[in-house]
Amino acid sequence: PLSDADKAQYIARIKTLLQEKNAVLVAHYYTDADIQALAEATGGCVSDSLEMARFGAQHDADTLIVAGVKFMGETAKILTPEKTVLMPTLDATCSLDLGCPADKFSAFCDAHPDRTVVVYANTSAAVKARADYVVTSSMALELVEHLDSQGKKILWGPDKHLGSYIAKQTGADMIMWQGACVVHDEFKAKALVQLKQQYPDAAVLVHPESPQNVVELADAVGSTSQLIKASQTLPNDTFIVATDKGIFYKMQQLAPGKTFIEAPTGGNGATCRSCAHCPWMAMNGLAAIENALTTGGVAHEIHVDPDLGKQAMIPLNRMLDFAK
Ligand code: CIZ
Ligand code: SF4
Repeated sequence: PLSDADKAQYIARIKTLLQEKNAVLVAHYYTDADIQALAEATGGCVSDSLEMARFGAQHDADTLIVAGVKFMGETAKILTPEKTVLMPTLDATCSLDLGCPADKFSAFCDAHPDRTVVVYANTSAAVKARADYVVTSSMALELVEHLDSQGKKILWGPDKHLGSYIAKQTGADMIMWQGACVVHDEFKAKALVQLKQQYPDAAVLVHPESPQNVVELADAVGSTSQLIKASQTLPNDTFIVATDKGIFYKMQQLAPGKTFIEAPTGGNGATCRSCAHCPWMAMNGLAAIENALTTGGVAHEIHVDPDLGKQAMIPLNRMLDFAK
């Protein structure tokens, strides 16, 4: 970890570089608190992947620096190909993206030509290009409800837990890719029941990328932005939170008197690989942001094949239009 003095130096340098390059910092709720604070202090954006996409597309900066994971940088590039899109590191990916290769996913779609293809934003440009709709967790339920009401059958990818949750809530006819998020998949129901007994007045907030038996224990289920809202509006003073702990920065900022506790990832004898923090989100740091703005180029700049980008822009714009 950086010393406070080093942090202050990086922050000062980054502020200057952002101005010099007419760049803006777009950060996800799961990144380090320092990065979220810096994005706020410099007129950038701290949000979920939907708002990150919208903010980047509407901003008049020449350069977007996207602190998050690769699919977020790619989405920014697809929506605004004329902008330079930089990332602190191009190695920051996502287990959902990794677990859904475009060729295999495309073959799955080809085998079910009668189905409308709905993919989560946590996918590569090539997977998005194969989709009819892209969704984020903040609007997936509403979109599937809408498609179901039109009698459409759905092919969903890649997160099996989010897909099962939506199928259960909407009753839609869905078949799905069997992907999972390494962070949310680790939350354990049995240990959560025990923790609830320790904090009987706490409300449980769960992201629907978590296993179904964890979702069933929730007082509120939703996307990052929806869980942040629940932490402000529910009357409880204590919350047990089943999502990446990067979110605590915003929850504490908006409800400073309240207490936030990580939902358990152990229990049931399991060992935890990613204890409530995404290993790829954690790759974003102040030094890497400064490096991206200073050197750019192959180590930091996002490129998307222009033809693929044009194809992927169609379902992405449907997402933005639907979410309006
Ligand atoms: O788990 C993720 O990567 C999420 C929640 C992304 C987002 O903001 O939609
Ligand atoms: Fe992907 Fe999970 Fe990390 Fe989100 S938290 S970027 S879904 S691995």
